[in-house]
Amino acid sequence: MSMMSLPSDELLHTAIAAARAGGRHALNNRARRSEVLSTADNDVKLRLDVESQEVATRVILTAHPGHVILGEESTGPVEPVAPGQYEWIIDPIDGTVNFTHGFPAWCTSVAVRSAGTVVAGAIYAPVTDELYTATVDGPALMNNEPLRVSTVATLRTSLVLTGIEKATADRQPTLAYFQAILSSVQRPRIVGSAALDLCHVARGRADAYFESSIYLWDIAAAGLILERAGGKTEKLADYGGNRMRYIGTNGLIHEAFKTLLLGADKISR
Ligand code: LIP
Repeated sequence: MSMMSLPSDELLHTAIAAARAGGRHALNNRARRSEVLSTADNDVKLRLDVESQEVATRVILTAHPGHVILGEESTGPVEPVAPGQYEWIIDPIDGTVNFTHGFPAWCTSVAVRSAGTVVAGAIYAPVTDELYTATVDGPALMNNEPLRVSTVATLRTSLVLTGIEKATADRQPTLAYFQAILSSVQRPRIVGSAALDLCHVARGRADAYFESSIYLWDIAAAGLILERAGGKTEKLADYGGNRMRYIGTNGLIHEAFKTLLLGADKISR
């Protein structure tokens, strides 16, 4: 079904409402964080992951009936997206493992894309009540204050956020990347939420982010927020199935960071 093009502000309004609703549902029901649906390979899937996605989806489809939903918790075949159709990308709880432990670094991420381009995105971190937003033609904001990346210009003076592959069998290459990062930057940190990591880079509190294996729903909204805050993002590899190797930086250290990772990539093979 082809659709009329909608203003990015209108889409952002819905993304914000959906991210807030999904995030609040998880926060308000945190006493039920031990209701596990499945566990695998150092990973956990909660009933609240599924419920929060349903809550966010209801908000989106009430405002925009007929739009396509792609979420971390989506089951079954994903509908093909027709030209001109909007696709909403939801991560109901990015940082589920943190959430299960009561560690505050988790958030709800909602992005909307059209013709392959993310046009609006909202990330809500309920514990700290922080709302990060951007549109493709507007500024990046945190609770309505403009975001700007750092001016750190060397790897040696950079704070770098990264993550470790969930599947234990795939950890060797990730550790080779970690080793390279550790030996070249001021300090690496692992927080456990890619969406928040990218927002920290957008906010200038960190200078780069990298994960060797991350999903579209983790980075869709946050990637746009970082770009609109003056940073740069890049998919370094596409594994299919919405999984990729991805970096986001303040722009100034982008090429140096990428060169470092490409060198580590050779070591890890
Ligand atoms: C996490 C991702 C997060 C990433 C972490 C970890 P969880 O999984 O969602 O974005 O940075 O490395 O993989 O805790 O949400 O299952």
